[in-house]
Amino acid sequence: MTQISLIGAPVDSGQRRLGCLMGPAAYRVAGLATVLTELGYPTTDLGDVTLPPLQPIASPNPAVDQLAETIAWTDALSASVRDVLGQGRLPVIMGGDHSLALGTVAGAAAHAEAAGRPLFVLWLDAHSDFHTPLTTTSGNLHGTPVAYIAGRDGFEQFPPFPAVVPGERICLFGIRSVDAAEHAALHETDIAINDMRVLDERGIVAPLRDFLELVHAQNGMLHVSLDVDFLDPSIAPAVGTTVPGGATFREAHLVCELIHESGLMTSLDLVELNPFLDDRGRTAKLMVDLVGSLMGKKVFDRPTRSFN
Ligand code: HAR
Ligand code: MN
Ligand code: MN
Ligand code: MN
Repeated sequence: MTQISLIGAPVDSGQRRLGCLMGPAAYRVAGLATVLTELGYPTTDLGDVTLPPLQPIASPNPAVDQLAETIAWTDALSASVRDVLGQGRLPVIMGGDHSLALGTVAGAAAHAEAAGRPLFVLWLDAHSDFHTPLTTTSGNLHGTPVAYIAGRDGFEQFPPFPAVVPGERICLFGIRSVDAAEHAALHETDIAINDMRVLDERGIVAPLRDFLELVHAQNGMLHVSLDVDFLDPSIAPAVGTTVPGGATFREAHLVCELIHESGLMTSLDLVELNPFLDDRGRTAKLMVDLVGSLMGKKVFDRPTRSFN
């Protein structure tokens, strides 16, 4: 049975609204470890990662906010995810805002490269997060991790990304808010863009299976980055950047169930939960339920889908 390590990542340097640092505590209160244990997974909570005191770092783009903190989180979380994967365990990162993925995916990429396997990234999000520190106008670095992972220029102050993930191994899923600079840059890539227009027309099953089949065919590792705002705000209000028209309750569970049935996921981020904005814990509880579906919780057993 897969062994799971929970990593608390109280990151809130990637945006300016306070509250994401309470995310790990909310996942603990909502019973994340218990759900995993009851599914039969030996689960260890490693506690929260912490940062040493930092000196400010200036950016060539004066809009950029909290650069030193975000770089320090990148270093710390990359090491922590790489370490957990090296132990043969599944890291589940309890965020924290999405800038934490600068580090978690770097750690997964370093591990995958050492293991001689390609890394794939499934980005479940309302946003494409494809800015660089040079193109962002908000200065919020949670809008940048996909660009870092894909090897875009502009991250010279960050640790070099260990093994750049080519666009054909990245899948954006559920997006509906893309800035002009991101849009233009995405056009130059092979990243799979399953925006809500595509999902409305094709449904979620076919595009997701297309990507999972690619991962399977190449014996890839799969990092899943689940942003709360992937979900429709009517079911998941506890996020700073709500965008209408997101995944429904049933669509979200089905996405998670299909990922589970593929047997391919090797690391998972839970990001952007802001418990201060929640409604009696419902968003935290929904995220925990979705992790349950990702890890195999179901009403009736179905055969694991084979991708042969
Ligand atoms: N594109 C916008 C910006 O860069 C909004 C980014 C919001 N990102 C997240 N994570 N909430 O997906 O400011
Ligand atoms: Mn995001
Ligand atoms: Mn988002
Ligand atoms: Mn276009």
